Amino acid sequence: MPDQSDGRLTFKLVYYGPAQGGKTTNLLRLHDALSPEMLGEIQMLETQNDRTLFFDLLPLGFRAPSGLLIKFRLFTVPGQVAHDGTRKAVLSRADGIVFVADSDRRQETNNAESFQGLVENCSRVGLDFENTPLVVQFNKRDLPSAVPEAEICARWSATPWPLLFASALTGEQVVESFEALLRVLYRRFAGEFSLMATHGLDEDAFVRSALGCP
Ligand SMILES: Nc1nc2c(ncn2[C@@H]2O[C@H](COP(=O)(O)OP(=O)(O)OP(=O)(O)O)[C@@H](O)[C@H]2O)c(=O)[nH]1
Ligand SMILES: [Mg+2]
Repeated sequence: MPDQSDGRLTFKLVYYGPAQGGKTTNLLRLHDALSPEMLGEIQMLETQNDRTLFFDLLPLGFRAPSGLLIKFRLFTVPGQVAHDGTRKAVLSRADGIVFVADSDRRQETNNAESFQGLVENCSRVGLDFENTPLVVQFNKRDLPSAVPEAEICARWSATPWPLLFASALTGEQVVESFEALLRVLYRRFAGEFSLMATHGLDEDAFVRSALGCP
């Protein structure tokens, strides 16, 4: 549940997925591409040879017409298997999740294990997985060894989650993935927090303001 206090509403969003799938790269590209009213620096806590050991954090936000400050805190978890405790801590109290899968055929098992871990960790930290906004991004589309899009679509077509195909290295579909999450997030929480009636934000205004589009 987003935190509302002192005239601000804060959403915690988590990029989750297998080691080296491109979660940190997603945040770096978002930082370059977005221009919301408020955009902080990326904080990378403890990295070792480019691998996240704790988490990364990108804060951004904007003010709604009502004056309410809407903030987003984008986190990445460490994907390496050994850091499951940290993953749980970062996942705790998440309001939305981008699952970043690695399109490399050789990563299929790691993707599946990481997704299974996500479902289990949600339950361990008391998150209702079924009702948590989620989008699935298949990253590294540029790899020659990438599993074909049609095959991935066939496998995921029965699931309710938006599916995106990205190349975080070049930034392709990185903003679109975040936008897809923002839309699910709005639909999930707009009623509860009266975003339209009290704060003057419809879905498009919410998304445009978060991304910083004119
Ligand atoms: N070819 C290709 N490489 C990518 C892409 N996105 C990220 N990478 C590379 O994959 C490696 C891992 O990327 P990270 O963003 O650090 O991955 P991560 O998911 O944060 O990894 P952990 O922190 O260990 O969980 C880096 O060398 C990136 O440059 C992509 O779209 N295509
Ligand atoms: Mg990382």
